[in-house]
Amino acid sequence: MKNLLVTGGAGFIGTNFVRYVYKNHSKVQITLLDKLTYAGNQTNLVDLLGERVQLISGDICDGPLVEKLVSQTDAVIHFAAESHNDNSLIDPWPFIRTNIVGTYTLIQAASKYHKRFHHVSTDEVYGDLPLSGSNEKFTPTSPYQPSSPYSASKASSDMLVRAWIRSFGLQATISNCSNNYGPYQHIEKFIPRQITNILSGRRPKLYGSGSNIRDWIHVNDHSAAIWDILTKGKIGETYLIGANGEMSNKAVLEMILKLMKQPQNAYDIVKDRPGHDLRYAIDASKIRDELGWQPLYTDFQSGLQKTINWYVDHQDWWQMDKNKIEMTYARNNQ
Ligand code: NAD
Ligand code: TDX
Repeated sequence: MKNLLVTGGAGFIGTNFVRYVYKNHSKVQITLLDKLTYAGNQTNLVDLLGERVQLISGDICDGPLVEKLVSQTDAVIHFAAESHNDNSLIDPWPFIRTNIVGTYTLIQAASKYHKRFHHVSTDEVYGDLPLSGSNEKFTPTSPYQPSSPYSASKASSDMLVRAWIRSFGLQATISNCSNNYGPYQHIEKFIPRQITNILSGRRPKLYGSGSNIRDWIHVNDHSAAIWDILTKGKIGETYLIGANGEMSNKAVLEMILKLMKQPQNAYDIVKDRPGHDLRYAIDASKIRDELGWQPLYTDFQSGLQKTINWYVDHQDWWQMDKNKIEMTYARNNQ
């Protein structure tokens, strides 16, 4: 594959994926299609822009633009989405539009021009697992039970891709990944919010009891998994991506506090998220066994320290958004 169209390439995972491909696959040319919403940052890839990497500012719901770009590429890797659960509880419409209508627009074009398509999705489509009394994990055959407008919109987009594979022969794969962490993650999300709260003299904020469990994976391991699916995956298949990184939110926050030399109790408990999913856990044996993928960034504390260092070293990247984001949270008592 020589030409890739990466949607949402100016967001957190898209940026890291483009950097991963740029570094490891020197013959690949990349076109990014990104609307540059509040979550997209065109400075993320400014050092790569040139002959091999091109940024198009545009909307995945723009049919003619999408058709033109899809017709010119070898494969589409679709990251673009509205991605924050809390926002989806305040205003679901952008989630319906971008995540559902945007995915529809892309797969129509990919079907028409017979292009390889990879759909990036989330483990949240499977709902949640109990906090205790079960070692169950999500598998590719787990039932879809999304809880929030965000996860319902992602579930809808997965279903559209599955239907287009079956009915129109779309050459697609799907991946459902657990919670990512690493550089360039928007400061609305849990880990960067707490790091930048401490760096800006605010107290970290934990929703409810903090006992909810997330299954953390370093974003570079996610990028490598997507590359493996794109190049070795079987058309029509769904792959779950996770790195056995289960931790409670409270435990993650306490690790951040320790690494940033703060007292262990220096945080506020705030209003819980409505419908807050209890536990996510991924069984990644299919991608490990069939494609030989395995995570490399398995030392969470070391990955977290490097992530903290990145936010310390890139204050210009996040400072200007911080007040606005915290004002929105404060309006919601979070
Ligand atoms: P993000 O919010 O950081 O980035 C999303 C990007 O999409 C931004 O650059 C934004 O400008 C762009 N975008 C939004 N609407 C658009 C539109 N209509 N047209 C074109 N571009 C648009 O999100 P992320 O965390 O990088 O997530 C990327 C993908 O990975 C999403 O599909 C998400 O569902 C999925 N995912 C995320 C995680 C996670 O932990 N963050 C885990 C599993 C799956
Ligand atoms: O300030 C906070 N305090 C807190 O306790 C925030 C922002 C979050 N939380 C909790 C809620 C979750 O249990 O931390 C956990 C992680 O929250 P988010 O970072 O908002 O992630 P989550 O809702 O788990 O969803 C993420 O992983 C799956 C991504 O945002 C999704 O895009 C992805 O699909």
